[in-house]
Amino acid sequence: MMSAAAGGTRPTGTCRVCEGTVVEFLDLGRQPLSDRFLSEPDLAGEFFFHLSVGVCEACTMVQLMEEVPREKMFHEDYPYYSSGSSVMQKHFAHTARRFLETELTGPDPFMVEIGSNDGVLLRTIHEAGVRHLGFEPSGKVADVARAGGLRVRGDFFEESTAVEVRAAEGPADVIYAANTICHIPYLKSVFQGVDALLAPDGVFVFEDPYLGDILEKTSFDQIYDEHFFFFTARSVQAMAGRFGFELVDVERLPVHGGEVRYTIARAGARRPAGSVARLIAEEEDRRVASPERLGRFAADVNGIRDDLLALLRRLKAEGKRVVAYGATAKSATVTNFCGIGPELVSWVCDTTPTKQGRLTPGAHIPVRPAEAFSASAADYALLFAWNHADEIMAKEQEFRRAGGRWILYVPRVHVES
Ligand code: DWN
Ligand code: SAH
Ligand code: ZN
Repeated sequence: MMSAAAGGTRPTGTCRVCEGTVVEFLDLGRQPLSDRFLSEPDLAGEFFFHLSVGVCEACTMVQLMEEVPREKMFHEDYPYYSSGSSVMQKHFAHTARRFLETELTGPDPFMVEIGSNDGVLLRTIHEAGVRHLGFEPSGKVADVARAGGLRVRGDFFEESTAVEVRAAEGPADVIYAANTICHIPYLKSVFQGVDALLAPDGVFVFEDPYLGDILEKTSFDQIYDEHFFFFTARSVQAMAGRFGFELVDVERLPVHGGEVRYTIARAGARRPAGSVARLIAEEEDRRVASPERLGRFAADVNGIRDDLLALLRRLKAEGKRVVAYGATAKSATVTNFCGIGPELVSWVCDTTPTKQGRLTPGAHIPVRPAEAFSASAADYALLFAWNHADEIMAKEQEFRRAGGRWILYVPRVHVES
């Protein structure tokens, strides 16, 4: 469907939360599955879809215009292991300890996690002897958690699977999800599942990349197949209200380039903290979901593409050795939108064994183990895992000492001096 909007005719769609009209503000073109790392025989049948993002005129929810079927993204060979970052391990251990001290202090508490991955958070809950269950449809990552003694169900969380758990195990005091709720287009079913499974005074807590930070940093690489929604306090408040719940707390988090943790309770069950109204007021001040602000973001994204391509082409012309660091899902958007392939970035190193020896999605840049980096004597390293910059730069100090330089494109294209 098309409609007239400022700047010409823009594609429109239907909001996955409120059924209002979604108007596109950024088109990132033809894109592959961001976590599908390829061997040579896979190249011929590579899957592509159209990545573009819009905002709902009614509820302000920012969302993708096209949905990729969930089984194409989350399956036996899903290659992202949450425990691959020591900073994230600490973040989740700390988060789990806070739940143990606050929400999980009753007689026989029960915590459910949606998207529990390799068990990075639930492991602390398990060690404390607290009853838990993870929902994790991606087979190999779930098996890592099970090998550590965790209880994991291999299903997608939705109304039907949540109802089954409620019947078998009773109500949950906490339902938690990190970097997962924004991956699920069918949020009505998720809220119906939460309604079925959550104890009357329980909390549904989730944390995801924050639209306010994405705009501020122009981190357009947070937009890819798996990231369907880009939340704000305002859009989450409206969504919770629509499904019989209430947003009662928000907390900004530094991880993954800036996230917000939303705490949701049954409507009227808990008094909202002042943080909710404060963050919504700040979003209004900054006009976060306004067409003007989102249009400026789209222009900034094009500027980053032009600057990054100009820099990489200049370095190539000068004969510099340029590699990349971190075969992130996010980087699929950068390489495929900008048109960056092995001719500009020779290879990318990554600690994940199942990504190594393969080619990155769409751009087909070879993935090498982390040791290749130390041995490479590269002149420049494009930091795709910019959200882990502190952790990576701390362990790769030798690269700098040997004269190497980091290239970053967030919040703008620059070479670390
Ligand atoms: O939302 C999501 C987040 C949580 O994880 C998922 N949809 C998919 C995934 O996104 P990502 O791949 O962009 O996440 P990261 O955490 O930025 O990925 C970091 C990559 O870099 C991993 O492949 C591991 C690698 N790495 C490395 O090689 N050396 C990471 C660190 C910290 C390192 O030191
Ligand atoms: N919580 C971890 C993992 C995030 S990656 C972290 O923050 O690092 C997103 C995870 O959600 C993947 O492991 C994926 O398999 C899982 N997932 C995707 N859709 C889901 C759904 N509907 N229900 C449960 N898990 C889901
Ligand atoms: Zn809407």
